[in-house]
Amino acid sequence: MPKMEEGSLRQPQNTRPEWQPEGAGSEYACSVMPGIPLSQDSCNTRVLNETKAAQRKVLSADDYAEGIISGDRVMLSRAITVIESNAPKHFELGQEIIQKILPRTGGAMRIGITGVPGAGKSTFIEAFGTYLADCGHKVAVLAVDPSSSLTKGSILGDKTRMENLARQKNAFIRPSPSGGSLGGVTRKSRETMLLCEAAGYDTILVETVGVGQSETMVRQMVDYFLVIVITGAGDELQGIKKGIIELADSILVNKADGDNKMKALMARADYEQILHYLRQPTEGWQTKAYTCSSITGEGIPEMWSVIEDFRDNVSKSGILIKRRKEQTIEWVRAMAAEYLQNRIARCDELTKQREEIERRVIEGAITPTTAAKELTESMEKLLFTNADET
Ligand SMILES: Nc1nc2c(ncn2[C@@H]2O[C@H](COP(=O)(O)OP(=O)(O)OP(=O)(O)O)[C@@H](O)[C@H]2O)c(=O)[nH]1
Ligand SMILES: [Mg+2]
Repeated sequence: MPKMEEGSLRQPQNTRPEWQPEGAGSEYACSVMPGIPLSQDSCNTRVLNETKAAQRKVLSADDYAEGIISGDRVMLSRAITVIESNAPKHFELGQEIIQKILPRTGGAMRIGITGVPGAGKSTFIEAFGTYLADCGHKVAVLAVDPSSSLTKGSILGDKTRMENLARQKNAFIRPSPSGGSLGGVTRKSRETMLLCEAAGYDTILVETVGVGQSETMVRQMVDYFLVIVITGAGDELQGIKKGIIELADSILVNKADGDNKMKALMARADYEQILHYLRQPTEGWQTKAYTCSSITGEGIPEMWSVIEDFRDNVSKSGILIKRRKEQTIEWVRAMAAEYLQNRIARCDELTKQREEIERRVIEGAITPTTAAKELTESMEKLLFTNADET
């Protein structure tokens, strides 16, 4: 790994992605892992040159929106960069772009893919995405990885596993905006998804690692959630949280090839058993287990058939529309709650009062309930009465 500049979040020059403007600072959340040739991100050198030329011009929200809607990949990449930026001026521009493209969104099948590290998510996406692109679909691959604040954008390392897909003209692969709060990552990922839809991508694949909270967050932004599992030694549920299985619209036992094929079929039967006892996440849809090999391609077309069935089913029943509405409302509420939390955290006066109240409750001078009441009153007074000063 190249050395980081001391005391600075800024990445070394050779880890700057080519879609990031020249001279950009730490407000950009992405970086390229060393060893990934730049040309892998764009289709070819022509696109790279166009990127550089386009970067010199300051674009308006209309320019971005028109470019995206016409299917211009460079404009799409640049708009995502705006969305991922932590700079306030980019935030406003980003929202303006989203507002303009909003009527063109919602047309894609949104698919979330999770699984423990090493389960084969990226390899599956490579095989599955290539299959879909060959069938004429336009596929966008996004990754959500809130845990990778140290490496900043770990899926870029994965692009070596998505070489075929990265070369497809019908495919667009974008690394995760990492670092920052889960809420920040959620917003960036959701808005990136909307941009991809406006650019005409009809299938969005969102990869997330099945640890922490990211799988719940991705479940909240997709229509269909696929949990990839592998056969383990002995206990097939090894390393898999029951909670994750309960989010799944399908379970896919990957690596069903060679010597492992029989074990994978047995694991599938085990999961089928378990699924009878678990809550199903989608009304009117029975979660089932399947097998596939992302290396041989066996089971990949069948997986797409299952997803098509799902889409038909939830579209007809109205569950899809209901789910998306609920997800949007939930998202707005979560963003508002996070906004409030941030304001509370930034208010020095409130921090002082909170510490004082906490000290008194620890000493037994006041009850926890009184403390909570006092703290709430302080918040209301400081945040809502003097709203402009906080
Ligand atoms: N035999 C076999 N190996 C596979 C298959 N799918 C993935 N692998 C291998 O499993 C390893 C992990 O695959 P990845 O696709 O990187 O797994 P991942 O789930 O994306 O891992 P993280 O991104 O680290 O969470 C790689 O060495 C793959 O070659 C498969 O279907 N069969
Ligand atoms: Mg991966």
